[in-house]
Amino acid sequence: MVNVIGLGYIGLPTALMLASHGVEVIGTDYNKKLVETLNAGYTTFKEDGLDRLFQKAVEAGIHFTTEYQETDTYIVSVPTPYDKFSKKVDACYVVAAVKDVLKLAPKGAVIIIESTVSPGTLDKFVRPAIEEMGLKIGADVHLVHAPERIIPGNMVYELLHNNRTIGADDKIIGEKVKSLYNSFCQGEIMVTDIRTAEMTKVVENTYRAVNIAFANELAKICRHDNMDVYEIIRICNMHPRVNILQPGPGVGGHCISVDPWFLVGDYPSLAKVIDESMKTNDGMPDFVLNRIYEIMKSEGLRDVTRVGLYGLTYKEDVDDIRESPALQLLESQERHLAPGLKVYDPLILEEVVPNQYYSLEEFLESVDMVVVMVGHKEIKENMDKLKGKVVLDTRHVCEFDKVYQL
Ligand code: SAJ
Repeated sequence: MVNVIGLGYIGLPTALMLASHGVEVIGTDYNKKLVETLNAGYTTFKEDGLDRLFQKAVEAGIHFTTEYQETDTYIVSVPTPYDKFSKKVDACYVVAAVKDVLKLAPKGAVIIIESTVSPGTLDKFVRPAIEEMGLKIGADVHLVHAPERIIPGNMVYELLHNNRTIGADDKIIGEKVKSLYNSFCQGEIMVTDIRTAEMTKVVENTYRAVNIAFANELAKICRHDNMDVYEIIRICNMHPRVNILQPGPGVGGHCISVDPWFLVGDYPSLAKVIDESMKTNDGMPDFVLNRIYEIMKSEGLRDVTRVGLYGLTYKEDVDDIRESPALQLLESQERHLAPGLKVYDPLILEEVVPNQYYSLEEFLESVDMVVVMVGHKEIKENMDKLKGKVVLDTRHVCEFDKVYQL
């Protein structure tokens, strides 16, 4: 039996996937309300194919509880917040979960940590915590790091098809965990050591962050001399060895906007390109804000409360607002200028910010200028309704003629 600890964006789909592929699974989360929701038959976030997977897992007998279970295999998928000032990861939830399960785990249990951690975290924080309990790693308990790699918006598909990495001290344990993931994973599973597994995960997200920063910097250069950044990137990407990502209003989510900071925090004098890239991405909401004021001026618009942000999530077709560029922009606007921007996102039905609307029609009536912040399918399909408004399209999704770009 596998006890999955932490039933959030990664833990829940992983638990469901294992259960629907014949593995006995109990999911544990300390959030009572979340467990009640799952036990009442509802998933806790939206993702393509998740509800179907949930049904299959429930039929296969998955259980959800707030209690840790006594079993031989644990998957820990709890949050790893980071300190914005020191740029270091805070492994307290991982350490707490490991200590809690070890109170009841039998000798030889395997603890698989899926949470993203900065390279060296298991050595610095998890191993000492286990040793302090008087336990011997490799005999009393086996430690494994199996970082998740799935992308929000396509999680269920990627969980099945992505290649995976498993870091273990011991090859035999690594192979054992590989066969557990092989119950559903159709991709290749590489077994390596823990430190390498930690590093690869953070490097993958850092690579993407740096590439996005490059695109964002190009957008700024092109704006300076009125060139079309999208056309330039499109043509460059026709070169066989060039693949530039897309500029945007900023980088959000809890991965690409966070993980690269771990390297900056741990190697401040070495991680220079990464540091600058992260600053470039973090500066994009302010760049958009300046564009808004620039465009308002040239269009003769004076009232900032008649400007609306269309899209609030951190990217298209997800309902996740963590670190979202729109939220960063609103925060920055509150700091520097009079607040009052209107906001609407078809995927966000609960109130998260002031001046938020829940119907496109009412939102459009209240604004003269629309800033497209996210390229949700629903936003693209309703693009025609923006005709007649001044439009700043930060995602390059709007096809009609007169539209302002980044
Ligand atoms: N973004 C751009 N331009 C682009 C691509 C993305 O501005 O060309 C922005 C998005 O709008 C968003 C942010 O970057 O605000 C991050 O989005 P994303 O789609 O690049 O990535 P995440 O954070 O949703 O998921 C990433 C993935 N990592 C990589 O692709 C290397 C995913 O595979 C990881 O599992 C996930 O991080 C994670 O959990 O670490």
